Amino acid sequence: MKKEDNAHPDQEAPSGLSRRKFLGATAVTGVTAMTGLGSSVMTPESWAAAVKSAQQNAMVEPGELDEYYGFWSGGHSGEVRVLGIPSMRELMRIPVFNVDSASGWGLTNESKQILGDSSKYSNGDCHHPHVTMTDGKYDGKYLFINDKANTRVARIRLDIMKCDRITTIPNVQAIHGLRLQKVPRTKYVFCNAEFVIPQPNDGTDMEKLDNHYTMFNAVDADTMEVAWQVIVDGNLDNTDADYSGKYVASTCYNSEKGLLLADTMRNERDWVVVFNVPRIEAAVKAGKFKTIGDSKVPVVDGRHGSELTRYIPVPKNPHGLNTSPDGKYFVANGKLSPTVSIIAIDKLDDLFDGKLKSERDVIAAEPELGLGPLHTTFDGRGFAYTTLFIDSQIAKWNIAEAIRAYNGEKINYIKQKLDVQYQPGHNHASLAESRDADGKWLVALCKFSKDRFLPAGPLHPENDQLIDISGDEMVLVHDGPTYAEPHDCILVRRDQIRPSKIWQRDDPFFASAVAQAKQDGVNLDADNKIIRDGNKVRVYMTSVAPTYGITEFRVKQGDEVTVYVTNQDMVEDVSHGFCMVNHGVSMEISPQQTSSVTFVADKPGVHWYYCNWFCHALHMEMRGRMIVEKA
Ligand code: K7E
Ligand code: CUA
Ligand code: CA
Repeated sequence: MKKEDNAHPDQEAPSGLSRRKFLGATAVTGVTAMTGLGSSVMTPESWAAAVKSAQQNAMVEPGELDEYYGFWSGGHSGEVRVLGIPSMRELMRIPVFNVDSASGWGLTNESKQILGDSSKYSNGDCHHPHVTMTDGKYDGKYLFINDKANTRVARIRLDIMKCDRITTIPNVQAIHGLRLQKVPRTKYVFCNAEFVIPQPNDGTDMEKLDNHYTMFNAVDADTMEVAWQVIVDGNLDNTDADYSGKYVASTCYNSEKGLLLADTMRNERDWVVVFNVPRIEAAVKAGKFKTIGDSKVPVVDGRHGSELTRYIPVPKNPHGLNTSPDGKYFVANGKLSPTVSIIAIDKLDDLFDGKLKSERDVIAAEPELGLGPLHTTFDGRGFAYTTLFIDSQIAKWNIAEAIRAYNGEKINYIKQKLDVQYQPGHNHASLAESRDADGKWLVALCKFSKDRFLPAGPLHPENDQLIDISGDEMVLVHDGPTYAEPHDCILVRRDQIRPSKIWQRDDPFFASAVAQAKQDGVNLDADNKIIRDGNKVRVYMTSVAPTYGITEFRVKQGDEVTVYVTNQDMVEDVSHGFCMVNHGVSMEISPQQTSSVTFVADKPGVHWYYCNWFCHALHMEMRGRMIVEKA
């Protein structure tokens, strides 16, 4: 197939010269890769063989199951998406910070309870999905994700693939970088508040900048309470934890505390700030903290001179921060510098104990990789893969060789540069944030798709590209258009996730509904009953395909109606819905689940409700009527 025939005639690769046209059809899957450094051994024949083998690796026949789960952040769509890898098939969407018409997330009482005070917001901006770990390996229990838009952290239960807790982080604005403690287990969710604000931010003093700061936050993964906050100099971008449970590192691009763009680029070096978790815990325990405003969260001071932190200067406006799976290094990605800074974690004890002459003594190497390094991932075989935003490439490089080169040896540590389409932000290799990094697949999350897909209006999809990294050369095998806007993803082996296929009747997700029913003397598993309680009416009904247990109920205009539906079907996949026409009411009720929704019956007349989840040959007939009598 001649690929360029499909390209829009007006559009060319950003270099002006279309590499695809130049190199012909095979360029799409990789001849461009041969133009990378260090690929001199590849002949056209061996390259063709590598491409073929990569394509075979990526093949998942219809009906076959994938080897990996991929969890994608949905960016400012506010949701999380579940994909199968390597097929890149979208398996599920998990609404979190958004409102979802299908499942009723944001509409049902169960979801509103989880959203809590923040249910008034129907937007979110999530970037960093991370799966809980035990001993540095994914344990598949929870996934955590940030919300930059409304300063929240959410937890998703991976057994039911639903969000079960959301916490708003007090005293700060815009949670961006988020990572989990890896060892001995995920006790803390570490998250960075990006923007510097006055403290207290109550309008009393907004002019003098020396009372402006931001904080590094630790959320207790079990209780979802904020455990403590650490005041820092500068701002905070991305973060990652080590494999001892002791250190967490964050990038700062705004050491200048600049308010305008130009101000944030004034310093030649910003820094990586390293947090000493045991010292912070000890300070909190010893009562060496303050609180801010109404918040009870202990706040410790980690600014320059503190025993709790160290500031390591690194080149200009660093962005991504990634821990190598052997636990040896933090890698800070240069963004405005063509370099990444490799920090030797085994030197951090000395740094904290004042045994080093300079903070820079912990830098093991600072390899130059190309323009706009944003994020780095790892294959567990000693290679690192760094996205080059401006160059639109992934650079594959050898960590040990980069260190040798830093120490004076003449050695080319860059193994390959693969063109990606276009402008990658994160990249993520299979199991790369755990000790199990297996070097099979890499996803490059590209911010622009330009000419890669049929045009679908002025808003373009992003392009998440799947790359086989199991061989010596990276080979691109799949383009995946995605809606606004995955920043990051995480690839987890399928045996590490153990989803339920049916709800348990005692699931805490709908415990409030169960409690209310009990109080009303209703057996959710059998009864169809209407309880009047002043102007509150509770309608309890069962559902068994293709009928609701109640097909007609009467209320008075102005009544506040709560409908509880308990799906009695035991058959996997027979989900029902409940939609009250012209009331903005819709929800999912999967097998053995109870869901509830509350609305005001403000319109006298007859109102049909129906099942909106196709469940049976007689699904259209699964319906009933609410009769609202005039007040
Ligand atoms: Cu680089 Cu928010 Cu992780 Cu986007 S962040 S790219
Ligand atoms: Cu029940 Cu459709
Ligand atoms: Ca800066």
